[in-house]
Amino acid sequence: MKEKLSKIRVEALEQINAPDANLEEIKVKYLGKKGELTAVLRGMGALSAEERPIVGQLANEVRESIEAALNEKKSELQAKALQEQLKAEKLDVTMPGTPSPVGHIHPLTRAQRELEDIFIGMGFSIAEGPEVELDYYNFQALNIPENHPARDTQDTFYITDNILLRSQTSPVQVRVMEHQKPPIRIISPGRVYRSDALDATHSPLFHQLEGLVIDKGITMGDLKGTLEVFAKKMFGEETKIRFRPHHFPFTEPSAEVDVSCFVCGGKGCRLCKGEGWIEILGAGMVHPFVLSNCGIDPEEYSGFAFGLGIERITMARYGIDDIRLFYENDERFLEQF
Ligand code: 2U9
Repeated sequence: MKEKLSKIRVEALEQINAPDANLEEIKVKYLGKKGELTAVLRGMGALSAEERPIVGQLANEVRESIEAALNEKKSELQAKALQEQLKAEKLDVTMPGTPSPVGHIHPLTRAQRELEDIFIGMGFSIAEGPEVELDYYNFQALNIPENHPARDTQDTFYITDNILLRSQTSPVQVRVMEHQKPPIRIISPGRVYRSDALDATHSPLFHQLEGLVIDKGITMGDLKGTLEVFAKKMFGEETKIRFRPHHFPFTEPSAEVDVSCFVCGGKGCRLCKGEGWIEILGAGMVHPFVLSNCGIDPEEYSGFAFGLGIERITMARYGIDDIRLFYENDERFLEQF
């Protein structure tokens, strides 16, 4: 029996240390209920009273050494597995990260902020007002008569007979004039609406920026000087401006204002269509009727006003030939700005 026990120990330890050892199987095979060591212990009844404790002790030693070898091997394998896992999951903290795309403001918003900064730098304040307006503020107060084509339902979006989507930001300025005594020096940027079909140069929604200055003794010279400073800041110090006579119901006299082409400097090129000039603004001296309508005495005060389309200026600046690109949210377009 002693030899049998020694043999069990040698065999078990050999199997435990084999490179492909299955520890669970070995444990069952030697130490399990139906295992080889248990079988030896069961046979101990046949031994003499002197032999029994000796064999019993040996059997315990064999069990302990097998258990110890199994535990040691188990820890060894666990440590090895951990090492392998650590090696496989190694994290290189010096590797560059995966960049997440960063957005930016829309080119029209950027242009609007740039325009605002230029006029704020000249002492203007920003005025805002409703996009859903009364006919009175959008038309009547601005000396736009009953039969004027701008009032046609073909040209303006009406909500009721006297409520509409503003077709210009001028009503904001009328509202300011009603509540504020001159001097007034404001710009009103924002969305405006016209009942136009969408094509490369028209959109039923676009953005304007208008300016208004009212004080004692304001002249056309102040208008020219202001727009000249603006044009130089916006398009470069060499920029010149040119006034052409025009008609608006709310200004008298009125003018369309061109800037010298910032691509060719006035020689004529593709952007200015060989003209050397690009039309960017409308302007004029505020009509005395408009001043009276807004509670300002035209005998005491005078003022100038101007208006520009933000899309139009941005298109000229970047050579964009289709207004629809601003509203389609195509990243291939937007990411260029
Ligand atoms: C008040 C009195 C007068 C605002 C003005 C223009 C000339 C003008 C156009 C430019 C291109 C509109 O976006 S556009 O289509 N605007 O030409 N706007 S003077 O005149 C005012 C405004 C408010 C009380």
